[in-house]
Amino acid sequence: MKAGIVGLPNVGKSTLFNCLSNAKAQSANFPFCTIEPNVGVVNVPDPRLLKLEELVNPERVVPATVDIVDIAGLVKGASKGEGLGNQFLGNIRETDAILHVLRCFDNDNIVHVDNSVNPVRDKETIDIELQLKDLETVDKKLEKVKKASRTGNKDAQKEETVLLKIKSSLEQGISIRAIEFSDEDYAEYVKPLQFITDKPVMYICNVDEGSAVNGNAYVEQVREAVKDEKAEVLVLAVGTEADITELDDYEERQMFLQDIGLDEPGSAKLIRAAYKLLKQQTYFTAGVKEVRAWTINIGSTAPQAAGVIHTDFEKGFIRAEVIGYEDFVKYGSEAKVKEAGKMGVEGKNYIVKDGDVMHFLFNV
Ligand SMILES: Nc1nc2c(ncn2[C@@H]2O[C@H](COP(=O)(O)OP(=O)(O)OP(=O)(O)O)[C@@H](O)[C@H]2O)c(=O)[nH]1
Ligand SMILES: [Mg+2]
Repeated sequence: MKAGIVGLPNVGKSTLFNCLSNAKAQSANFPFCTIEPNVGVVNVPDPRLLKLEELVNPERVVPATVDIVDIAGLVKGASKGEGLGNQFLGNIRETDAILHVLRCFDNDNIVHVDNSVNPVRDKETIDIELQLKDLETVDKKLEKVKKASRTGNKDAQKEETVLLKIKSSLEQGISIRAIEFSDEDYAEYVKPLQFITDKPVMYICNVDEGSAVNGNAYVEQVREAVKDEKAEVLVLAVGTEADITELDDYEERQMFLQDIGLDEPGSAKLIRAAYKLLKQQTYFTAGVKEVRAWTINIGSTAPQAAGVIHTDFEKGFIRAEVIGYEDFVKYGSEAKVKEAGKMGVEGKNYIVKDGDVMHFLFNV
């Protein structure tokens, strides 16, 4: 599962990527600086992991990670191939969620491809390209389905109705994620087509340093424009975040953050939000050798969670010993939780909760 950073050229996508990842992407003040996508594996900051470390005192600690991809900027006409548009749209299609960066800062020295700062217009420019690409997909599919539908195939007729609804919505500038479908229709006809505008999205308003805490008028315009999308809007001073990342010293970084009124880097908030956007959650294993955060899809069963460690754990799953994170912290150790009778023994239908501390019993 990976989240892609998407937006117009020169709005700060690669600068943001560099704040998140150690894999350095080239960033410069000209449009289309990025061509090939940069892929980074980013640690998910999780205070619970620090707490478990304190309690267990293990040899090592391994955080959960999320994959972030820095993608080239899109411009008007991308869906028709403008600015290598088709290749870039292909890169976006391969991601599972979209982090849409919007320029919300004034600075005459930083080129804007459309010559003025207007994040709502920029968002629409990108949306239209993504929607046009999906329109292409739906038209292609419709062509095939229509033939079958004309011969009286009931299933094809149902599919045609759904596809026509998608087509007309896209033509009105409505993204697929905003269309209501029945669960069956969605699973059967929509999901398999991997539409770009069906991917979950989060908007990242790139603001000037002074607006890092409370945002600015541009951010308000964005909030208003997306209020019906149920999407998160995150305010981030990307340039400032980049300066903070440059500082090696932890104390220095904290002081810098305090100066601008933040208690943690905005990038930490963003990573956690991206993780959530990908519908991921964490469970822990807590042994003296290693305390580790593992990533699973929300709704995973205990055997599926075990399978993330090793496929044998899933195949040979017998049961899981489960301690809720809060209980682990309250009692302080696995032994004490057991003593208190608070350790659960769960079978293969158990749905793992976020923060569960787990131990698997299996045989192979
Ligand atoms: N003042 C200011 N400059 C920024 C900010 N974010 C990025 N920049 C500058 O804007 C320019 C473009 O940044 P990039 O991160 O390369 O932009 P991009 O979106 O990756 O651009 P493409 O790869 O060309 O699509 C660089 O010169 C950055 O230093 C910011 O928050 N404030
Ligand atoms: Mg770039």
